[in-house]
Amino acid sequence: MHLSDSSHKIFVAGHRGLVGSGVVRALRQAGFNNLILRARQELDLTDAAAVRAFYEAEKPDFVVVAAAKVGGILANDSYPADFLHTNLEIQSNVIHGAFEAGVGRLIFLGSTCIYPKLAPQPLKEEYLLTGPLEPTNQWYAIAKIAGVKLCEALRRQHGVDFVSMMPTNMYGPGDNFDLQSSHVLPALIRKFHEAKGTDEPVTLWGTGTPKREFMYVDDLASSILHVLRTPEETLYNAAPDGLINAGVGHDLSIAELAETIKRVVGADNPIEYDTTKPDGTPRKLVDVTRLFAMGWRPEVDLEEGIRRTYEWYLAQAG
Ligand code: GFB
Repeated sequence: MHLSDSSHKIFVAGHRGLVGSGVVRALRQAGFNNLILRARQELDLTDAAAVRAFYEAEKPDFVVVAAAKVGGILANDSYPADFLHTNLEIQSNVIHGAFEAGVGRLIFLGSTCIYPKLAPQPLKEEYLLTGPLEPTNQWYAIAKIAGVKLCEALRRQHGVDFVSMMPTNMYGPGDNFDLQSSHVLPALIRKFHEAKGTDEPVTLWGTGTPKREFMYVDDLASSILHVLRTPEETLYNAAPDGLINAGVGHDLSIAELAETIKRVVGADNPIEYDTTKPDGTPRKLVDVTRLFAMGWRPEVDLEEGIRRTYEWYLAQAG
């Protein structure tokens, strides 16, 4: 069942996070205002009974699963049990509950770290489970793979319209700028901003050689809305196994990213590398053939996206 009517009722799980808040913005802009949103204090998604009662009361037509425990390379590596357990609980409750409640279409959001560490590039959806995972985030990846497979299993056993989208590295206004737990892009905005006007070097983790693909949050949100609105025949023709990568189609090295951020922030500091910190996977550029075949394209280039994110950071910092 595809999203076509402004009366359709949509539950966005995780609506206060980077991705979930972007999805809510995109839905409202497109005139979909019948949204069900629950803050963590109102509904604990790790509580199976509470989630079941919520679904019984609300009976949404559509669900977007943007709720997850997320973090950068160090957070993933430091709290493996939390990343595995919390994500398994959230997904199991939200996905299975949606099935029991008769939801018309569900989109589960994962991450491109589900693909093998050394898979060929760009990463095609069919490379899933063809090789070993990147060790720093394997715990998160295993949880996300379980979510993808739960959607696939429910589709196979019960014929439901539940699909998974795998976004590449996300960023944008509302991101986490904490230097210990954040992803690289917000961390570097903060590091260059704080060093600006001094002679202090800015220290990057790892070697700067890994390559990453960055997608602006509003582009991801528009791709999710696009998939919600795509009729079943078109969707499953493009993605027969219900797995859809979301990305922009090109990547750059962490060293190149640092130069871009330095320019946008207007800093002039030298860059140093702390090679005691991990590099993570060498590259994870996604193949976006399926999403593009459904007619979607990104709109915000990296420099513009960094500029908007830096403006938001400055406004927050006061
Ligand atoms: O964004 P990031 O933390 O996560 O790191 P991943 C990307 C690359 O940037 C790594 C380097 O090679 C880091 O070593 N880097 C350089 C930094 N300086 C910094 C810094 O100051 N902070 C951070 N955080 N990185 C995550 C996964 O992997 O990507 C998650 O752990 C998820 O599971 C997410 O998939 C999208 O891209 O390596």
